[in-house]
Amino acid sequence: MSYRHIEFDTTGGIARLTLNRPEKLNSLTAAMHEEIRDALAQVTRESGARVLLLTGAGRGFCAGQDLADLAPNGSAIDLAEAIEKYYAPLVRKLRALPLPVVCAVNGVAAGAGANLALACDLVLAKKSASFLEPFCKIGLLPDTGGTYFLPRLLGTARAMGMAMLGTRLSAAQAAEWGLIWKCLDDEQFEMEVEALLAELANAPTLALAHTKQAIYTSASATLEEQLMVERDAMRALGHTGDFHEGVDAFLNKRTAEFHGR
Ligand code: LHQ
Repeated sequence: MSYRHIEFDTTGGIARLTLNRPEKLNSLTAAMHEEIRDALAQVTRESGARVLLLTGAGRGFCAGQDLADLAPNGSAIDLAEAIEKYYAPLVRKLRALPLPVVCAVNGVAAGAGANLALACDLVLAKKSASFLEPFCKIGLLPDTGGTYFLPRLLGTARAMGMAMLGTRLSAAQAAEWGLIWKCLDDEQFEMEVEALLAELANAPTLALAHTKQAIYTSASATLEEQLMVERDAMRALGHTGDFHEGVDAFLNKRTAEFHGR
């Protein structure tokens, strides 16, 4: 498939997916969703990808659903269908990918665009970027996992404020509130994102995949269940080359060379 609305490539262990409709702040159309789905299907161990970057072209990250790309007089059925067909599978896919997913929020992240960022494992944002949940301004509720991510990351009070008022949150405030991992100065942004990607592309990928799944599972697990999740993951990781390499490197006071297996 050739892409018109996204850019995608995998080199040096880093898969990069850039939303590329900058004139509309990378708001999501059905055509764009099809391209994203096709690209994400290629993010596999066989492709050599050990980390995925999701970012946007231009001054925005993603303004959510392209409101001009809904069926005219869009009915409730249309919205539910868009969620079933595109938004929910996208969130599931990002959460299930067996490698870290980094979201570099280069500008405004609104609506489903904000929640798409929150579905990623590590979210970095430019200081000039912002997050908002403007669903309440158009008579909807936060989707794309918003009602799941917001209270878990922010607590109920702040989640309610964001969802019911649609207030724009600066990247700095988002980091302070624990919505995202880091807010970075605009001038340092690209350099720091690249450094993080390089680090993750050389990390013990399987261990990170298990870490990601275990942390996400914990949202609905008991301590007892989680102890067993950890045991099972440790059992699997104990057989990996990366584990043996990590221990050998530590004992011999050298830098480990991980191969993601
Ligand atoms: C847009 C959009 C946009 C189209 C900017 N659509 N053109 C919904 C329904 C179905 C199923 C599943 O899920 C969803 C989930 C959703 O995501 S609903 C929420 C949709 N998003 C919004 O309501 C956000 C709408 N956008 C805005 O509020 C502003 O654009 C923000 C605050 C993001 C940025 O404001 P500005 O920096 O002032 O930029 P702008 O408003 O001037 O936008 C630039 C252009 O992008 C402009 O086009 P134009 O041709 O006039 O230059 C906008 O119309 C276009 N654009 N968001 N979602």
